[in-house]
Amino acid sequence: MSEGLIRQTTAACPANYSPTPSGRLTCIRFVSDVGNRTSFSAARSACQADGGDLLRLNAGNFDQIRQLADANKGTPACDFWVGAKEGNTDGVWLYLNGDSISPNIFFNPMTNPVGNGANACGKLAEGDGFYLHDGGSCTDNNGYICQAIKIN
Ligand SMILES: [Ca+2]
Repeated sequence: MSEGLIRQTTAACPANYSPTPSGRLTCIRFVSDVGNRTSFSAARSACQADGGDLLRLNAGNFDQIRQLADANKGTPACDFWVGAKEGNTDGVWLYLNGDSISPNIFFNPMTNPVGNGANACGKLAEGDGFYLHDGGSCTDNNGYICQAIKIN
């Protein structure tokens, strides 16, 4: 784990979860073992079974999430499913509760967020520096990042 991350006590996170950086009151879990890589829907179900959901991207800690994704990417490196879906319009991105995502915050500044058709499942792509990316299929076997509500 890198120095410089603002850490909270781990006491309140569920087993296998760690506090999110930057004081966000949630806990996160990176799943990257080759045998546990799975589709977007199965990843979401696994997070929900923990009482959480796929990670909701947050501008305040996104750079640190990207660093943690790189540190937890496994071998061979995986992409990570996160809690975002593209709508029926190419380039329009939504959180899982339907809230809109500011279109450019989570994309590689060198990458156009419009492309590859509509209805993509959100992933942080290893080949794109762990920025949000809409390539591939929702049924690809990827790692994933769960977020659980902090228990206290
Ligand atoms: Ca697209």
